[in-house]
Amino acid sequence: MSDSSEHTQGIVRPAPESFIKPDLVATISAHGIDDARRGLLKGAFASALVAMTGKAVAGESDPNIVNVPEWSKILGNAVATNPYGLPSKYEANIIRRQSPGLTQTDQASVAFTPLQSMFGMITPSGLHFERHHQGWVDIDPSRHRFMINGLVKTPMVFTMEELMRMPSVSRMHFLECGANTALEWGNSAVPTVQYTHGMLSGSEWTGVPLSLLLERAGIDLAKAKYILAEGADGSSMTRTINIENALDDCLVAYGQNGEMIRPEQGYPLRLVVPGVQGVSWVKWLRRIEVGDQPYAAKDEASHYVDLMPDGMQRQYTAIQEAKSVITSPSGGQKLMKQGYYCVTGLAWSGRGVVKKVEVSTDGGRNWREARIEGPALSKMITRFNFDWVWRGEEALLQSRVTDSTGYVQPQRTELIAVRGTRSIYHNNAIQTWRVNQSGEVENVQLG
Ligand SMILES: Nc1nc2c(c(=O)[nH]1)N[C@H]1C(S)=C(S)[C@@H](COP(=O)(O)O)O[C@H]1N2
Ligand SMILES: [Mo]
Repeated sequence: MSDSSEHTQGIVRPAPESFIKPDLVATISAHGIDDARRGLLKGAFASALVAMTGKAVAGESDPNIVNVPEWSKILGNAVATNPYGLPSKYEANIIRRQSPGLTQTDQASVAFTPLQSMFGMITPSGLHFERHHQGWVDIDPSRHRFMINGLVKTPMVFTMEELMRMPSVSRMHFLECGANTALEWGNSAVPTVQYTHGMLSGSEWTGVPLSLLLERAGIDLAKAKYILAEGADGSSMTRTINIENALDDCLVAYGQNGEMIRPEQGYPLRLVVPGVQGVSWVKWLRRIEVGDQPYAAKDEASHYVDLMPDGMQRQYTAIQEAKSVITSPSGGQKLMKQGYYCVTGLAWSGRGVVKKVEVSTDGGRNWREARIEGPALSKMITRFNFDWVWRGEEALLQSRVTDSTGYVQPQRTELIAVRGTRSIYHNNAIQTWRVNQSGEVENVQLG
């Protein structure tokens, strides 16, 4: 790498506007380039990078000397101007979005996480996707109660204060709705990764292990086979959960990313069921009943079932199988220049840890391993990065994850061979983004 680029302060990051396709607010950032400068890139990548940075630097004057901007000449804002901090006004497009026309009311609806603009593995709480069956509520924590009953020696009722005085743990886990990618079974229906995969978020959750609470209540381990979790909102959200899951790593959680859970995410209390589909993560959690058989609640008898090719409905699919997606470049974005791109994305598995992610730029004919940007935590989204030089050819970008059980994410044709195309839930097929010769990126399905 040449001296001039080595000694330039920072990376010249193209103005975000130059990457925005007006109808679909999507940006390609130049992140990953710092890694490249530290010598992680070799050969073609390094020279592509030098070309890119060198050119950009040559066209710029040092803004601190030649063209002093107004912000360098004023007294800035006072501390605590925003007592609760907000993103820059220049980031106003990075928001949760509803897929137009997807639902008939805004209360029984979804708002998707803008995955195309996220870095790392944590979803900021304000961008966590939302899925409510009957709107969200902001519950007075002093009036909220949590009850444990059923097959226990001593049914118990807890206040928030009592729960928050108990031993707590903090764990990072993904939350994915079972209906994530639901629209893509038959054809490529929606344009951006926000809508194809944005019912996925990752947070640090803090709370009391459910096993501890069940132990306190004196759970009858000889008889207990299932629990029922019940929410305090108007939706009567009730879910059956296996006792193995319940006693393993479930949390009765009040914390999210270091503060109290947001109202949209179930304030003041929600169930965290690592690796299991979102609907079981009951929000505004008010009761857990211990039982000896599945409860067949409304949302598990007629909804959240998988229609198989033979016409039978598969019930109680719980675990979110391994899945991955390239988040940038992704549908609706445009590559404005040829040269180096840090292809980036997310991989996750409801059964454990992401072991390997491979990327193909030719629709699955050839694969190369991506860099896992650790830590790779169990049942948590994991970031991957992949070096790519785009020379203006048409490309078909795919990612494929292998998890710690050895399971490999299926191609769409492989998944459909088993599942058919009439399902709604549990679509973990490999996603394809086509880059055309003008650099436009589009959601496509192969075969
Ligand atoms: N009480 C209650 N819990 C609920 C729901 C709900 O509507 N009411 N929606 C469920 C569904 S379908 C999903 S995918 C997740 C979404 O959680 P989030 O809104 O925090 O992303 O919460 C689940 N828990
Ligand atoms: Mo869901």
